[in-house]
Amino acid sequence: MSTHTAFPAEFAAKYKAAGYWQDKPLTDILFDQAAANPEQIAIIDASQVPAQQFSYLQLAEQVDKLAAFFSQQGLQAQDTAIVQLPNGQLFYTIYFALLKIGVLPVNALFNHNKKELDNYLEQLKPKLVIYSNAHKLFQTTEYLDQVKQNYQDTICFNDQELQQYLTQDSEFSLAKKAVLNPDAVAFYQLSGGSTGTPKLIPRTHNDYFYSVRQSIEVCQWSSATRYLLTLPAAHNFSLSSPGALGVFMAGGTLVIASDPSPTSCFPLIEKYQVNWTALVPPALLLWLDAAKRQRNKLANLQYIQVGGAKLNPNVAERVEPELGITLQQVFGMAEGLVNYTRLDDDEWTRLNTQGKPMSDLDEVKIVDVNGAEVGTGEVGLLTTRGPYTFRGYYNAPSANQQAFDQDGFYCSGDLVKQTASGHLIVVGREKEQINRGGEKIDAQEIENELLSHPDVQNVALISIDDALLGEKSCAIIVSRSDLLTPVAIRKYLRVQGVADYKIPDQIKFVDELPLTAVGKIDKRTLRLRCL
Ligand code: AMP
Ligand code: DBH
Repeated sequence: MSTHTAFPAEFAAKYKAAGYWQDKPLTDILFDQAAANPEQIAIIDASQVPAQQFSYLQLAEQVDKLAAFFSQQGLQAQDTAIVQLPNGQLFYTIYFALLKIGVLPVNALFNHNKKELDNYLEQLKPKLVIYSNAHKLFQTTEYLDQVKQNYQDTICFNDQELQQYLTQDSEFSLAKKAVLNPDAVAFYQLSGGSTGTPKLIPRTHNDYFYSVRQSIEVCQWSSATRYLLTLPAAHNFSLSSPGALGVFMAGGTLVIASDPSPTSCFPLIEKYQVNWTALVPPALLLWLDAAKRQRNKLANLQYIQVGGAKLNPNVAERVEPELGITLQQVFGMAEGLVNYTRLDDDEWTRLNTQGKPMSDLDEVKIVDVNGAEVGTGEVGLLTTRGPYTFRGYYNAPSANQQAFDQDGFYCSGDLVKQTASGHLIVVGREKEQINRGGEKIDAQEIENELLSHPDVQNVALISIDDALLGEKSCAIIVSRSDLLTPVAIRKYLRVQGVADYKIPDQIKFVDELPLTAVGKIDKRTLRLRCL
């Protein structure tokens, strides 16, 4: 059985004929730049104290050295890896090193915990795990020992070991570059999920390379681009829209902040003349607040991208007057389709829409519940197909049946309407997901977890409005015991190893849950009751 669904041949041929797929491996992003502009600064890693700089040549040398090391350890093309690292230069060195020898990584988010890692381990059975002792899960050896016990062929390294190896002055011979098939999967991206089980998104060299190339075209990036990384490095937004890979492709400079707070970011923007950055809406609110006192520090910043969750138009309206920076809205998904407002869009469009598809070969169909297309300006479900939208989750035939229509359009679960100019406005979502300030929570996943508690008879996880995060989660529980408390519920989830951001913000107990006519839990009614 094939573990992933490839692009159909006629579509691959079309994308190649258009010159959109150029049959280049993702590693060329870095190595082309190292050849053309070796001395240019690729990364200023200000997550380290003191900050560390790497030229394109230095970065490429580190990648080669690490690729050689991984090869010596017996890693080979088509092996898989799970990597979980905090933001920093090492994330990119490892990413390119693995790609160079044809190993397929999945980059777990740093705030993922035991539950998530267990799932990725189970799905991929990787040859390699790279972890960080800075993560609470790895502060004792308990979890690592368990991984080593359960996966005896898996090699495990922590970030410090690899960093130390890179700083040693050792000789190495270049790793044999894997012959990379550009149509093949390069790595797995993570889905926010909505069906109860985390799913992996295969991204090919050709499709991802194109998404980065088209992104830098839309954003007009060049070697003068100095982009501040504030979001998790593994996030599709900050990796490819245009993100860090966009910086490398354009030959610009990536400045890495340790977190998105104004306290960390504003001094870096000033010191390193940062001119672009990307934020999720809650971080933008903090920036707007801090700029009341420190706007002068942002003088170099020209564009600020906001995406990952819906930006309230009232907040959008404040960006340009209060920060003196042009806003770009970005509505994307790790599965593919990315929409950008264009730099020269009129003000209404920049403030009120989430952008339009970046490629003229993106096909967008907005449909009603029966799959019929709705008219311009009418709300419907966003479905899409195109040169960088995946064709199937890894090893998930039944989920794939649900997620795609018969023509291969991916059903995103977002409710949108399209303006006459082709821009999309996100008005809600149909999928069972909570978007907690850009962090996606699969409602079913947490409901299943809660149902495994002996005292929980039934549960619904719903979103509630929140001034800072946009949405928070609320678990509504029918309990079998009068003694069950919110504290006990939270503790239970923590012990299960659920990531902190997925722990319900609110917990309420009820005698019974309302049902719809077909007997499903009526979340709409529950949401109204929680207002
Ligand atoms: P993920 O599956 O984790 O990659 O998350 C993608 C989802 O995030 C989209 O399908 C949307 O629901 C949501 N999203 C991303 N960007 C925006 C945005 N600018 N406005 C509203 N929702 C967004
Ligand atoms: O939320 C996302 O997943 C997202 C947002 C903006 C994304 O994947 C992207 C841009 O590429």
